[in-house]
Amino acid sequence: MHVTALSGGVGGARFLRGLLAHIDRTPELHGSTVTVIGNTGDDITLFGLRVCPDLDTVLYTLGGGANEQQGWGRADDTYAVHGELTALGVPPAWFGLGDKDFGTHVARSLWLGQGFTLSEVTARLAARWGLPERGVTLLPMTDTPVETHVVLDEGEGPHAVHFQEWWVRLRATVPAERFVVVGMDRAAPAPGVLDAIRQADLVLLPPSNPVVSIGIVLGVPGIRDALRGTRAPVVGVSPLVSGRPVRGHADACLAAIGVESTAAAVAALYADFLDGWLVDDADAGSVDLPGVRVSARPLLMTDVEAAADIAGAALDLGRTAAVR
Ligand code: FO1
Repeated sequence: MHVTALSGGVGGARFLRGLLAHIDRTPELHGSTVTVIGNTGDDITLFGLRVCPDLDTVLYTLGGGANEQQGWGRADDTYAVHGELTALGVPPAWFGLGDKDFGTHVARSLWLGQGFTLSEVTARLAARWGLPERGVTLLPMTDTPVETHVVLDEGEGPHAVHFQEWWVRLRATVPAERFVVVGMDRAAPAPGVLDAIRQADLVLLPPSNPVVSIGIVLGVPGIRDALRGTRAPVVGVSPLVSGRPVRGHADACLAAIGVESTAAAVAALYADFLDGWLVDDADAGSVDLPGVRVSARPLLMTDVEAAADIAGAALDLGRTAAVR
């Protein structure tokens, strides 16, 4: 079975880990491939290095090297380099890059500087984390450098900050007026992205942030059309339970685009291509969207087994959802 999944953030990576666990424990799925289309709107250049948080979270989580408590960064990392940079007055102090994590960013920046594309660089990093042996391909949504910036309407009038500053330093507490993806006007889908959507047997939308993760991937020219046109069922997992994000600040992001924080409202954002929608039991019966088959079950990914069960339910929903 060829599965293609959009992904962003810690929730997306944890869902994908569950998907791989479900495939491993299901003999008839052995030999399946998973192509992940990763959000790159979170990318930021820090200390002269290119950092790709949503790609790295997938690499580390699927590769078994992620800091489990944080969900991002490396397990058992130290912060000597970042500490020294802060002592030297090199900003930002508020974005904690670990020493092992720096290895990823130095290698990526070196290879990008040598002219390799982000796709080529990501493939090298994925090999280091054993993803090809697991049948997993990680593609950036585009090879064009893009960055999500957040327009804040604070006292002295609107000004923009990088998404990471809004997300990490401000903890999304300052209302966002809108999101602007710098560079998206020049972006094209990375090689293999559109084919991965068109030729999939199933397309999955993990419980990633619908605005700043999934929403950004959908903004790459051609991707939304491919999702509308694919013969594969498209099944999503609600990132909200009873109106609250399971983690992160999806509610603040939805408010910024004038969308209510409900499983139904998020499904409506995907209505033009969605075939199936998995909601938590708390939201059962709350979604009524023409052409979308809805199923309810517990959606908290408390451990890998729970995530595997959710992934299995998404695959089941894909089998029964309207075939396009
Ligand atoms: N998130 C934080 O809340 N604080 C941090 O200091 C932080 C550092 C960091 C470093 C590398 C990396 O790949 C991710 C990091 N994140 C941090 C998480 C990051 O902001 C989010 O994972 C995504 O950008 C949004 O999903």
